[in-house]
Amino acid sequence: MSFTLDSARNIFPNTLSADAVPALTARFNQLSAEDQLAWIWFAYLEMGKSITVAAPGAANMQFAELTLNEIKAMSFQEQSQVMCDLANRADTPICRTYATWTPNIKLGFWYKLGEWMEQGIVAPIPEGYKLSANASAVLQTLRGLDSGQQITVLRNTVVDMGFDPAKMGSFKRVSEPVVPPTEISQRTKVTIEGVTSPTVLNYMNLLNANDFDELIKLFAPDGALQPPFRAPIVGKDAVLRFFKEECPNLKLAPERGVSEPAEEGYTQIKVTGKVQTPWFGAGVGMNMSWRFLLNPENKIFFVAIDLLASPKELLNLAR
Ligand code: 45D
Repeated sequence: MSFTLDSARNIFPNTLSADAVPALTARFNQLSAEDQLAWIWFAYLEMGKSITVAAPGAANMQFAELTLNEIKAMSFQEQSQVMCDLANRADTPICRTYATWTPNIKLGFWYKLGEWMEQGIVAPIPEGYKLSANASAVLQTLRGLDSGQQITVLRNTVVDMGFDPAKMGSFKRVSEPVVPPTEISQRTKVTIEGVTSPTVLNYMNLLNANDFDELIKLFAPDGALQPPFRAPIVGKDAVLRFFKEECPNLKLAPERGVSEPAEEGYTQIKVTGKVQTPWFGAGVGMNMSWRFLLNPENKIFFVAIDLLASPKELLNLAR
């Protein structure tokens, strides 16, 4: 029996991912649009006390600029309406534009709006706004998560806003220019206790160097990558596009792992360690695992990246 995408997804089934994130995201999505906006505002303010966005330059604002200027010119009431429309995933021109953006552009857009709300340029959350009991409970749960999980929830809320791209028919995706790879002399090399697989080490080093064209060569033609809480992305073209659109300037710091033969000449390798996003830099180290399934040619047939339930999971290398 050879591996299929579905069977590959089940390697290292003991891996405990942070279920609290999708659970909380689902509860968030039940809130009214007003509550959602206020909730994010309060969450963002509160998180800002312990962790701050490190790199406002993480996004290239020019792609959202037209929309931002349009919003800037509106009355407070119109601005509030736009923000509610985004939360409601309404069918409006701005919600459709938003849907064409990569997550990074969406984050940059809200980052700017947040700044403008603070400065009084964009309609603030009404003073004294009281969250519903439900929203308060959702906020309370967020407080109990580790910072890596908190920023993932926040990212989810932003990425899910706007008109549903699935309902848009064909459209042109808007993404930032691909970042150039780090110069060879400036590259770093990871070491992973217990893992010597050149494919896995190169994966980490090439991703850290933003060298996506070399990175994709490590994949089998029908290879797949499963990001945290998402369906697998299948095939080299789609995976390469994902790398270019969503993976620049990540910092992968794998720590340890285990490698063992699987059926039919395949190899399964689990690695755990930390990942930093350019948005929060060293301020937030997310506890992650990578579950690789290499084919007999040592190409990546499948890799799942999971956000771990707790730091304890960093030591869980059991099959
Ligand atoms: O609505 O090996 C206001 C892969 C209020 C690739 C606001 C990976 C109103 C392969 C405050 C204005 C990618 C899978 C909103 C590895 C309102 C691979 C604003 C993993 C919305 C390792 C809110 C990468 C704002 C990972 C500004 C795990 C919110 C990357 C900003 C994870 C939130 C990255 C930000 C994460 C969140 C980034 C900036 C979780 C960023 C999160």
